[in-house]
Amino acid sequence: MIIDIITIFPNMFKPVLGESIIKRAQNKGLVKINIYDLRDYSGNIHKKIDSPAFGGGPGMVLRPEPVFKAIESILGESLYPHKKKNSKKNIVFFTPQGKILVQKDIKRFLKYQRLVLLAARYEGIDERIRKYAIDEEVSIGDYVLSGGELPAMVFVDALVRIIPGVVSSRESVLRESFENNLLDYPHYTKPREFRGLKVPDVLLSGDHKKIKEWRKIRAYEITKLKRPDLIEKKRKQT
Ligand code: 6GU
Repeated sequence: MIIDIITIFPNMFKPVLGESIIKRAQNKGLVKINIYDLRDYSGNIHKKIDSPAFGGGPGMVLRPEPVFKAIESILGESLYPHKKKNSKKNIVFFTPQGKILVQKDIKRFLKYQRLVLLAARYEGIDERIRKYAIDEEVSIGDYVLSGGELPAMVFVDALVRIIPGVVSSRESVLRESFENNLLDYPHYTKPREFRGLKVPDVLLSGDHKKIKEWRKIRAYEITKLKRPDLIEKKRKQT
């Protein structure tokens, strides 16, 4: 998979994408992440990418030209007026107006060979970008961040870790549990007794059937307590 990220803060991405699972996935050749500085496509020597709004009002608006140029240069084809019919590019824009991501959405994005992510500042992008350049608008929750950079990184992290081969099978078993709409069961390790606090007997019993059953019940109880909405969702699915 190729992920192209367009941003005015390339330096924000480098440390995050250069560590841990995302780093490993890139080293294994399972994903290629390219970062582009939107200012390089400004079309002017001052690298200015915004202008005041037509019709007046406070704040600046992101001009269409840099965004169109950046995307066209990355993909090597025109967005408008010569966009190929039915050419689904999957250009994702991060905005609080977008669809709030859940695990199921992340899985859906796995099917694309290539994704272009546009991380900008939301208080004003020219509407023609929305209409003619963007395929999907995505949010990471109902709260306002100062820009789409962190959401884009959240998206990349969630996506990359489910690319087949990126995490070990043991890790991916844990992931399955969220797809079940259940939270994880409690974990214990050494010592058997810490300051008088004991590990549940069943986990020391060696009875794997019983342990499995105990974990299932605990996962359900924890979910019911902390995230009753997930139980409701699970009920509707079955
Ligand atoms: Cl995608 N962008 C911004 N600016 N704020 C957000 C968000 C995105 N998702 C949640 N809050």
